[in-house]
Amino acid sequence: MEFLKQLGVKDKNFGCSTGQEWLKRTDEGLLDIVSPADGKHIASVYQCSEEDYEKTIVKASEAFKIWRKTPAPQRGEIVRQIGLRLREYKDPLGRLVSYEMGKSLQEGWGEVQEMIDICDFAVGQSRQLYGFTMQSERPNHRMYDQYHPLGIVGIVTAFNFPVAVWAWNAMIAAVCGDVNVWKPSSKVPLTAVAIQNIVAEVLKENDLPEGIFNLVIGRGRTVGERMLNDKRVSLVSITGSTAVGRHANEVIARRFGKIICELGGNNAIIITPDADLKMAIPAIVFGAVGTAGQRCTTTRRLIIHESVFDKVKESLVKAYKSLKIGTPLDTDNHVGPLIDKGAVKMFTDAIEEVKKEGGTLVYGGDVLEGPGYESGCYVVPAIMEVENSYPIVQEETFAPILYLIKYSGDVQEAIDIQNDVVQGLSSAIFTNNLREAETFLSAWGSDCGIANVNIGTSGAEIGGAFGGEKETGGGRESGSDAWKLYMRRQTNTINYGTELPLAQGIKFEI
Ligand code: UN1
Repeated sequence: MEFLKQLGVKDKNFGCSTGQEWLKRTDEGLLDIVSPADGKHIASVYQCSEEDYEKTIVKASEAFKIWRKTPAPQRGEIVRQIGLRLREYKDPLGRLVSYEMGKSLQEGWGEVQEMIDICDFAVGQSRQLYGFTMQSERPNHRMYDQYHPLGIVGIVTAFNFPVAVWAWNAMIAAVCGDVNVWKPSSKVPLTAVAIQNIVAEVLKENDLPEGIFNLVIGRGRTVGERMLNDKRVSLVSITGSTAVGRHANEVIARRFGKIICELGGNNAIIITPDADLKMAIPAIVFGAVGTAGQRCTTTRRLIIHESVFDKVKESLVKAYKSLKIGTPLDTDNHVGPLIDKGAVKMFTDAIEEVKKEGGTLVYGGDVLEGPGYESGCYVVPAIMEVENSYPIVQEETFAPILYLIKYSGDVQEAIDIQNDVVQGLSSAIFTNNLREAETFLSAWGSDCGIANVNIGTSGAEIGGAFGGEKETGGGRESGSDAWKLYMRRQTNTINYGTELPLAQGIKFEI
């Protein structure tokens, strides 16, 4: 595979790096990475040991002392160069994302574009780490707040966005003056090796020390748990399941560490009576089957008005029948494989469970076999008719199953159904009715972190803050003012007079 060579991904890679240096221990054993696209072995990685982790944190702590003194716009300049380098590697990197993770090549390239976009955003942000100036109640006093770097930021990413979510965190953290330690998913470590190589080129050209961008590929209990319990790690940004996030929150709360959680979603689109179906159908299909239903923002539920229910159902079945399922590296295909056979089992088990709970299978649900499907990870995306109250519908099943739910009243009824789940990541409505759209966006509308009108639930731009409410964890990453979470705020009051008046008019004379 040419792209592996271009990215410096070898057969036996080391799994721990502090920048240009790779720690060369082998005692934790190899992770063998098999592509879900064709079931073939791609390469392997030695997992990081406890000793490697310790060395990395020590290097990172040392590097922080230098990085925090580097002016923010100069930190931005390094991020600018990383963005330029990512542009050069966009093609091979997109191919590796696609081959290792299984998402379509279009989406693989899109993911690298998302990294480039966040680099550009972070460069601008590096000159805009603004605090407020406040009016003091005391004469000859000045008050303002300022933002200082936090320290070491741990970044734990999931298999479904192997590189973009790292970039959202790492690039913003870098301009904020933090150093970062990245623990990628053990299902997709090769893309992380490739990124570390790309970043290392930029670090070398700029004579930067080791320890600013660190990588620790390894087991949850060796590196993940350590990071959560490690007081030297000021912030952990974690993308994963609600179960993982709940545990991480508990551990971090005990040591008063900071955490950003981006956990499960159970995202819905509401289809109102006058929705423009020409727009809605492609948005639903991309939202439901893009990344084979393995995005946090995947459209899982459709809440359809009864007056258009049958029409929407028929149009969806027609659209699903036209989907090309096959190797993600062929840009003619719409849907690639699931990440592994475990995910396939989850998909088929969930379909059986829905049936048990009273739902009906409208389309799909098969596991594909035969030429081109040797990996055993390809499935036909499913459409099912259900009730929102089924326990299985209340859960996030990380697979391409689209639930159709009927509503008959006004838009508030649809919104209430939408909100009646424990997750709160992304949501959307298709309507041409201003009252419905504004109700959906109002305080009694969608309770999610992301609420869209006339676009789908997935494919958010990096400029907005990304994250969700309730069991999605409450964190925000990427754009808007999410950068503030990567810094510590300090309120400063300066007295430039000759008296010492106390606030609130308190008299204290000695
Ligand atoms: C995720 O699935 O964890 O909005 C991130 C989207 C992408 C990011 C998804 N920009 O679908």
